[in-house]
Amino acid sequence: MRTFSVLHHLAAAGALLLASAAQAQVSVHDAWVRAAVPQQQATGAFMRLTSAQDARLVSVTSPVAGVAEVHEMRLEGDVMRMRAIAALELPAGQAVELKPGGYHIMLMDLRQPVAAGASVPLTLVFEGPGGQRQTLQVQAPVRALGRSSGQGRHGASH
Ligand SMILES: [Cu+2]
Repeated sequence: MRTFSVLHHLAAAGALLLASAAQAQVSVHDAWVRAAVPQQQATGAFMRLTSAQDARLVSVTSPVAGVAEVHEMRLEGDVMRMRAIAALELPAGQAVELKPGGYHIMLMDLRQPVAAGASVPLTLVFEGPGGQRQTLQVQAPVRALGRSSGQGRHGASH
């Protein structure tokens, strides 16, 4: 009886390991959303992503935004511009920072106020090397960001 029970547990643990190995295993740290003033159409979400395996962030959705995109910032001449990218590459074991002035998640067509102190649910979908998908839910706290720091006119071009 005892032997059977131990084997049973080992088998269960093995199955769990296999199940998680098939996932991209991405972890999200320090997620936050920049507060938006009333009438503002768009804001940014930021975080640090680390994946155990090569993976890519392929989709973001949030109930507060009609549209959510992954954006990159690029220097064109002497002007910083942002544009949507289809996927954000996450090399294995390497932290990728989404921050003001760099990669960010753009939340557009805001459906409700995004006020400091609230939190915004984000659903992130990652794709692993074999095409397998992992979905993570994040509650990102909303923080006000001083005008002097970072992005300057970010958001104005939307
Ligand atoms: Cu943007």
